[in-house]
Amino acid sequence: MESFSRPELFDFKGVSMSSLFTSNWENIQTFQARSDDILIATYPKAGTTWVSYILDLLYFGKKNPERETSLQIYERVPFLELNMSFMDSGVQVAENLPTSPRLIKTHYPSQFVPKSFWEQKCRIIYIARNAKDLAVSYYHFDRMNYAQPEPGDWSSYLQRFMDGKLVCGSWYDHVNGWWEKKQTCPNIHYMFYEDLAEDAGREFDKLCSFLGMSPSDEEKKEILEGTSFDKMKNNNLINHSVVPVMDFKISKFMRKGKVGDWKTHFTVAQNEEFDNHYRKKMKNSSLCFRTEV
Ligand code: PPS
Repeated sequence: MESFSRPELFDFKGVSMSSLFTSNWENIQTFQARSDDILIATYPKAGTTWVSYILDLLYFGKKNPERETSLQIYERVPFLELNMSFMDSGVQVAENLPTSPRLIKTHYPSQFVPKSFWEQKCRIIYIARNAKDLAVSYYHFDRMNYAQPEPGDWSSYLQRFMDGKLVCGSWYDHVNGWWEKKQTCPNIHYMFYEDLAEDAGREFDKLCSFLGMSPSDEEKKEILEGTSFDKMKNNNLINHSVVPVMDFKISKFMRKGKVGDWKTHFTVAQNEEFDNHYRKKMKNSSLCFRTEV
């Protein structure tokens, strides 16, 4: 792991990216989505794995139980743009998925999503998480994940978050870009990490109604139990503990799973500066985030 050198951040079509997410660009852009594909889209650290696992259990938990005991979550739900030398690209894994529907994950801003997803009118689930908790989660992730650019210290990291100089660019542009897209695109279900944390059952029902699924009460109970933070943290097929570029001695992938953890990281001065900057960046947005529940 120590021999793996961290990638650089660079501007890619106006968005900060690392080569891991751009080097397979042509194959990503020509990816052939199918009309029943379901795309799970997020800015990093917004709850991708949580919703991926909910959908995985919803579609395949009963139908294909061996999948639940044999495949890592990133094999079940491939990460479309990821391209690392020591494993199949996200596109290859997605193309080889035997399932129907195929569940596919992306962290791309909406303008980078391959056109076939729009042409095929695929259902898209976007998950947004409040900026403060997300910045904290992303910071710890970048510390432990050698496939991400060097994070530096917390205060410089927070500044870069505000400047949009992290992999996948500006959080503000990402959440707003997808929110705008949702206004004209009925096949996008836009959800919030905080709502899921507050009442997973309610959000699960909304998700099922969007997807046209009607699981039994018993299935719903099982899925919600299986996707609780503690269950996921202890599930070695979900918690990413075997990913070679992640150093769990530094931080865990399933770290805290809380709304409001930002309070243990932001100083009073950082919080004030952040709030001022946030107000300016979001002044034209109708999006409303909660930083506590
Ligand atoms: S990634 O790398 O972008 O795919 O990460 P992602 O899965 O989007 O986000 C990881 C954060 O989500 C938290 N998480 C959960 N919170 C509550 N309940 C459940 N079940 C759950 N599953 C994942 C995970 O702990 C990361 O947040 P932090 O704040 O770092 O703990």
